[in-house]
Amino acid sequence: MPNRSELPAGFRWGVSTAAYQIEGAADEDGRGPSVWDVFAARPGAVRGGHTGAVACDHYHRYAEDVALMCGLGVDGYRFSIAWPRVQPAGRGVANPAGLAFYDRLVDALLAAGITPLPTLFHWDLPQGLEEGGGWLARDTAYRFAEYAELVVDRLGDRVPAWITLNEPFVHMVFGYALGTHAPGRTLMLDALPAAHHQLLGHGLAAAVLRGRGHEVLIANNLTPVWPASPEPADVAAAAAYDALHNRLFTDPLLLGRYPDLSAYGVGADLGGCVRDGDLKLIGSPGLDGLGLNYYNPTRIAAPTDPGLPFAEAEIEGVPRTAFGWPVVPDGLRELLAGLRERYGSVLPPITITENGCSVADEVAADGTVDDRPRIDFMSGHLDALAAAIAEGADVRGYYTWSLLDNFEWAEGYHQRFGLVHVDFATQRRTPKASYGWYRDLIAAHRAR
Ligand code: IFM
Repeated sequence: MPNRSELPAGFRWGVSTAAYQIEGAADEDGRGPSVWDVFAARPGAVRGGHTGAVACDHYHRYAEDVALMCGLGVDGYRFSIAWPRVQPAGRGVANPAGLAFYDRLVDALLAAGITPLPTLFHWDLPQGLEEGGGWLARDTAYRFAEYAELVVDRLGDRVPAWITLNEPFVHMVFGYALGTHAPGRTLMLDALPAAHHQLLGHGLAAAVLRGRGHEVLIANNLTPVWPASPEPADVAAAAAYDALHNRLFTDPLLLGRYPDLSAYGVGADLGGCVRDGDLKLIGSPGLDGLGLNYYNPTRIAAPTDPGLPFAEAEIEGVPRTAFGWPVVPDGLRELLAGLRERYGSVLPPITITENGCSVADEVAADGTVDDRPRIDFMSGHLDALAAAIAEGADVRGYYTWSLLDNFEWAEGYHQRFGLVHVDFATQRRTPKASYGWYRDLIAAHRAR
């Protein structure tokens, strides 16, 4: 069985973060409020009442963070651009001070030999757009393309490739269907327009980016779906869940159509929000790469609640992260094999844009952070990736989530995903054992 030491030459190594999770400086240099500022201020919305107002203070400490990346020896850095810094109300002229921050960041990365890989939207919608319906409103897709144009006009001379959206599935489900993330709507299946309008925004922005000669990716959170048993009811429930989690956000991009959502009582027009020509816009000009965020498989059983055609079942007998997520490295190989089988020749090259785990890390008296579970997690997943590539998967790189411990959405600062420990009281950064392990792995790969 091939392992991580056999990953191909030219394979790219990176780390990932997102604006609201690390930047802080929420009120500085003309940044407008985002849906996450408003949501986090709601009593009870985020564990411990935490907010991203300061986060890792990356806005002021980016040079130190770029130096940490440089120490790792990564090829690339995936970060996100905060739309409310660029357009404080989500429309109109650009805020020069907001764009200037990303200018400085991109220049610092390039000076360190690190390729910037920005994501244009990682959930921090300007609150001004939320007040017009957020992603439930078709107009938001057009505003997104305008924002993309402002950003590419400013940074495009130094940034070769862009990720349009991060995890539109998670944003739709937690933000619009269940309300556990911003903007906190609880619309259940009426949240589906938020799926279509995000994808439409992707298509419109992709046309702008490709029109200027850039490469375009999207970062989807995908999961292998396991039926709880071979019983037909469990198998049908698993297919229904797969359609929602995986196919809804990948079929239109690669096949030009939505999957069968009849198990949800929903037709091909997603409840009426899909207009003539939309699917063409979403599927063309095509993706240069598919970003894949992988954390765990999902086990699905027949429904217990009449509202949905599936129920989530426990995965037993596997280790768990501090968050309680099951650790199944081979799920990554399985997922990649399934994508090849499903999409065949229309599947673009893949980059793992996120993979990582939360660990209850603490700085020991001697100043070290021993995060062995993270090293085990990453090594297991990189071995699975090497196996997938040996089977024929075209995977070009691996960006671990995350460089720094950061604001983990509804969990606040309670889940630590970083290679670098952050003391949120002092902002002191302490590289963990996994940081040294990843650095050595990258160096050994290059030296081969
Ligand atoms: O922190 C998140 C990230 O913002 C999106 N993908 C999953 C990570 C861990 O939950």
